[in-house]
Amino acid sequence: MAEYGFGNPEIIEEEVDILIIGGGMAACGAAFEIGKWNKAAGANLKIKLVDKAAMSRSGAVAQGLSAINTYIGENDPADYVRYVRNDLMGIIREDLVYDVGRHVDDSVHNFEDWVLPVWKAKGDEDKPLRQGGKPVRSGKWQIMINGESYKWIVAEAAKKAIGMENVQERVFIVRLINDKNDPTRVAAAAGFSVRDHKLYLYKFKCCLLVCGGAVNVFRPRSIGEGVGRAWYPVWNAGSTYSMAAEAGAEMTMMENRFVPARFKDGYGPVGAWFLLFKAQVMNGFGEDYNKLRGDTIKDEKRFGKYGQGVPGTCLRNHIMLEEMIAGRGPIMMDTPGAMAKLAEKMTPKEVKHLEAEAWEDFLDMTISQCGIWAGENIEPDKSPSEIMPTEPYLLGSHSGCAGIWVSGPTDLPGVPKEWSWGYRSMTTVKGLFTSGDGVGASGHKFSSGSFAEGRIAAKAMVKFAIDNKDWKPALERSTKDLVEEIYRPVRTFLEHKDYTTAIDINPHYITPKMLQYRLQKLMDEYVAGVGTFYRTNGKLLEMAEKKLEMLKEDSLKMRAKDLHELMRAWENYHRIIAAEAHMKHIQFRTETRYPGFYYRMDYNFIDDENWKCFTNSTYDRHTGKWALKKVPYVQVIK
Ligand code: SFD
Ligand code: AMP
Repeated sequence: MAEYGFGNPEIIEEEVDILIIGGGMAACGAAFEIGKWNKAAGANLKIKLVDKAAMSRSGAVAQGLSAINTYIGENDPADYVRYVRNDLMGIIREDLVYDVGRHVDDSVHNFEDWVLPVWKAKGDEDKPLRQGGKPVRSGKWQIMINGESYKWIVAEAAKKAIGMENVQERVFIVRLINDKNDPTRVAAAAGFSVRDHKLYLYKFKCCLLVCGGAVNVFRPRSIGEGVGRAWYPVWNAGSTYSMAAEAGAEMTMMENRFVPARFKDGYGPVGAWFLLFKAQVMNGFGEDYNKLRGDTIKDEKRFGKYGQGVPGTCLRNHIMLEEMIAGRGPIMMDTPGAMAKLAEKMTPKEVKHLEAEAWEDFLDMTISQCGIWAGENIEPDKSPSEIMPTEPYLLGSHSGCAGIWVSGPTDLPGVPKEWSWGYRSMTTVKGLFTSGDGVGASGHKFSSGSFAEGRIAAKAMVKFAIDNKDWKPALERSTKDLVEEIYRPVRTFLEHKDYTTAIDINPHYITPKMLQYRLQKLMDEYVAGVGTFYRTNGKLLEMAEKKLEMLKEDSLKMRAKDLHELMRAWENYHRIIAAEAHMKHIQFRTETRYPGFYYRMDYNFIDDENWKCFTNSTYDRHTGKWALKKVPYVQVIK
């Protein structure tokens, strides 16, 4: 045992009032905000934040970003709701989206106060946003930043606010534990250090579960030397969705996914190129395919009214996919044309600056794209670049809306009363809160909106903890039982490793890497991955259902030969539960709500009459079964 550094783990138990699980944008928002309400109430609550990685570079913003995609500014939050509703094909929780819209700007102002460089319009260079400084907008809702150090800056403010002594980095949370006396309530979270041989058990009155979205659930386009490169962060493995579902939380819109169009292989985002540089895309023959086939989405029988106005992100994808399927690729972004047009009215110095911006857009957030450009001798002002729809991601904060059903604000007119049950941002499980990628049916929050949502949740959690001051957590499971479960992959390895001479080949165990391949293959082939051009049907889903059940069974046989592999094992378990939720929701929703993200070929049309509704699910951890239902959609903003 000692050879592999494993004996019995040291067990560290801690009781706090509020636990923040994750250290990303939403977690930083909560950490920043929580002290203020704690102090105002004179409550002296004990707060702790636990992140699997190091906060200054953890989560989706690890590499930085070059835009803040939600800044309302001169716009109206109600109009923001209309934009999000249109982009997400008519079904969003408008109360939640409006709440983010009316609060988000203060967070962006804070980022600037903390020295995040925000691009300003000519003449306003030294005027902060807070004082009316005009940002450089790439689009109506997006503003440009020099954001390589975005996460570092935001994390520093968060750490300062709650105190580094209340931050535990490098601890991967595996599961939530329900309360012994009230199974509809969470009482603790258990995980392990990815550096030391220690198991952590945090008891709490309430927690904020903000571990981001789910990446690497589907077979990625990257293979071999490129594996590990994806657009969304590979280290977010669906922990938010799986832990919430296993604790009994109602999930919503888990059929939704985001398939972003991205610069091929480097996964560079396209927003700045489309919106700021006004670049055009063309097919392999140099034709503007949006002009050629853009009108096809006006077919009301298939796309309802959704193809009539500004097409949402999935419909833009749909047009591109049709062109690719017709064999008219590659799809190319005309970066030289866009830059030449912009340069027409520029001095040589300004042109140089423009070239630098083109590179910086990616150096600030997706460095791999610069690697591709350099490696393939591409100068964006001279050669066009290929665009490609990526593998699907499950997320609730970017241009998607998978996630958990949460309690909304109470002060908006026209909102059904059942959308709010006491504490803002609380899930249907007592004491379990979420934000950012965790919140379903409310996309397009992005980095700033996720941070703002974390702040909103923090205020409600303080209230919850104070209201439950005398409540004592009692755990449904014993510590011994949790250690047994969490370290099972280690035991499996130690018990069987000598059975064969090749450490990775053994009839008694499967490596986490191989299990991940199996998950990705089946999701790709049966649940509308890139291999089928995002197409599936009821029969394929039935196959997926069986295969996922077996995979879940076999996941108990994952091995861990070190702490890193133990993390990989649990990440994959989280991915499987998130994948299963996604599959079950696609199976339940017998229509194609998001053409361009996925197609139910047996119901290849939008069916507003039967499906203009939320789809919510719950998971029973004991039986391993899902229950799904329709929940009426209500339009709040005209
Ligand atoms: O260009 C555990 N995003 C963009 N937002 C913008 O505002 N502008 C952009 O320019 C954006 N673009 C973009 C974006 C993301 C990425 C990866 C790229 C480009 C390349 C989106 C935002 O980044 C995103 O909306 C928010 O970050 C979401 O916030 P949040 O808090 O929901 O998730 P997180 O920040 O990823 O943090 C997750 C945290 O959880 C930790 N974690 N901790 C303990 N135990 C576990 N089991 C855990 N699992 C995960 C993570 O370490 C992390 O701290 S563009 O494409 O449009
Ligand atoms: P992306 O870089 O694709 O993540 O996009 C960043 C922002 O720009 C998001 O708010 C997108 O919705 C928006 N966006 C990207 N491409 C387009 C486009 N072609 N038309 C309109 N909005 C876009």
